[in-house]
Amino acid sequence: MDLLQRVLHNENLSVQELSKLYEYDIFTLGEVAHQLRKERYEDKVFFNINRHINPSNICADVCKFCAFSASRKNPNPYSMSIDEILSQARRSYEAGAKELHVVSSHNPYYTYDWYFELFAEIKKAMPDIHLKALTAAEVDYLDRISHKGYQNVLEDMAKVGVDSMPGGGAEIFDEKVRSFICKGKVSSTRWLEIHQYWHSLGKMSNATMLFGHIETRENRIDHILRLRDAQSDSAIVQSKKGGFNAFIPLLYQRQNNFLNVQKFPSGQEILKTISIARILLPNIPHIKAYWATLGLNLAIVAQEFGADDMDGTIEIESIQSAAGAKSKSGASKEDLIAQIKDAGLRAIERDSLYNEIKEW
Ligand code: V47
Repeated sequence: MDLLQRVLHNENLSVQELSKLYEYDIFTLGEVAHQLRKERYEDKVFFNINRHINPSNICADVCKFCAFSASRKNPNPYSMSIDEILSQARRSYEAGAKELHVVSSHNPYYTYDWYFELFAEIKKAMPDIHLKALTAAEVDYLDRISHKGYQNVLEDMAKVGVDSMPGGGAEIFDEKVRSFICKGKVSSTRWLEIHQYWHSLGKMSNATMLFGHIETRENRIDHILRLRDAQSDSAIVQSKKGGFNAFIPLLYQRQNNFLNVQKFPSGQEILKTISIARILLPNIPHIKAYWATLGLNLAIVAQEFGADDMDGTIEIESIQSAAGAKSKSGASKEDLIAQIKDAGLRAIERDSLYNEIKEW
C-alpha cells in the first residue's frame, strides 16, 4: 500500500516515514486534504468577529523570532493599564466583537493579581464576551512568578471566567530547535501538560506551530504528532468535554527579529504543510489558515488544501505585523466575507467554540 493509504488507514508510522508525505505532489496531497475537510464542512469557511489585545510588549524572555517584544530592534516599550484595556475592549464589544483574544508579553511589572483583576473586570463589564486569554507560555510564566503550580493558575483562570486558551507559545516542540529559537521559554512537555490540564477542566484551547524558519520537515511532523497524541490522551483521561479545537500553523514572518533565516518556504511547501496537518490530525476538528501570517489570498487558497477556518477580523494585530505581516489593522468583516464568497466558498460566521452564528 502506498504511504498516503497507510496513513489514511491509521497505520502507526514513524516521523521519518511520515516526513515522506512531503514528497507527494501538491495536487495529490491537497486533494486528499480537501476531501477530508469537505466530508466535515462541505464548502464552509469559518471566521469570527474578534479583537486582539496585547497588554504589553515588555518581556522577561527573549525569543529570537519575536519582533513584538521591546528590544533594540523594536525600542517602543508599552504597558497598558486595566482601564485602558477595558475601554478598548468595550469599544470593540459595542461594535460587535464576540471574542477578546488577550495575549501579552511576560511583563515583570505586572503581578499575578493584576491579570486576574483584568479578567474579572472584563467579565463584569461584558459577561457574554468570549474571553480567550493566556498562552501556555504565559501560564508557565505566571507559575514561575507566583510559585502556585500551573494547575492552580489554570484553575484560577477557569474560576475568573477565562473561556478558552489561545494556541501560542508552542513554536516548535523539538527540543534542539526550541532551545535555539526560544531558550528559557516554557518547555514542550510543559506546554502540552498545561493544555491537557486545561482540557481536564472541560475547557477548549488551540495549538499553534511556528514554521518556515530553521525547522526541518521532520520537526513539523514531530510537532503535529505530539499534538495528536496529547489530544487523544486528553480524550481518554477527561470526563468532561475539553480539548484542542483548532491547529494553527503560523508562518514565520522575517522582519525586525534576531533569527537570521535566509531561506523561506515556497507557497507549495506552505500548502503541503497545511494539507499534511489535516491528514495527520483527524482528532483536531479545525485547521486554521491564519490570514495574518499567510496573507488573505493564500489563506483563501488554503481552504482548498485542508483548512476550514481563517481566524477573524482581529482589529489590531501587533505580533505578526511587528515582523512584517500586513495585518496591523485587522480585516473588515465585509472583506473577509467577500474574499470567501469570491472564491466560491460559503462564509460562516462562528463563535469561538465553532458554533455557527450566521451564513453570510
Ligand atoms: O506563539 C511570534 C507567534 C504567537 C512571530 O489560538 C510569530 O486562535 C510569525 O498565539 N512570525 C502568538 N509568528 C500568536 C498566537 C495566536 C494567533 C492567532 C490565533 C491564535 C489562536 C493564537 O505568535 C507566538 C509565536 O509563535 N509569533 N513572532 C513571527 N516573527
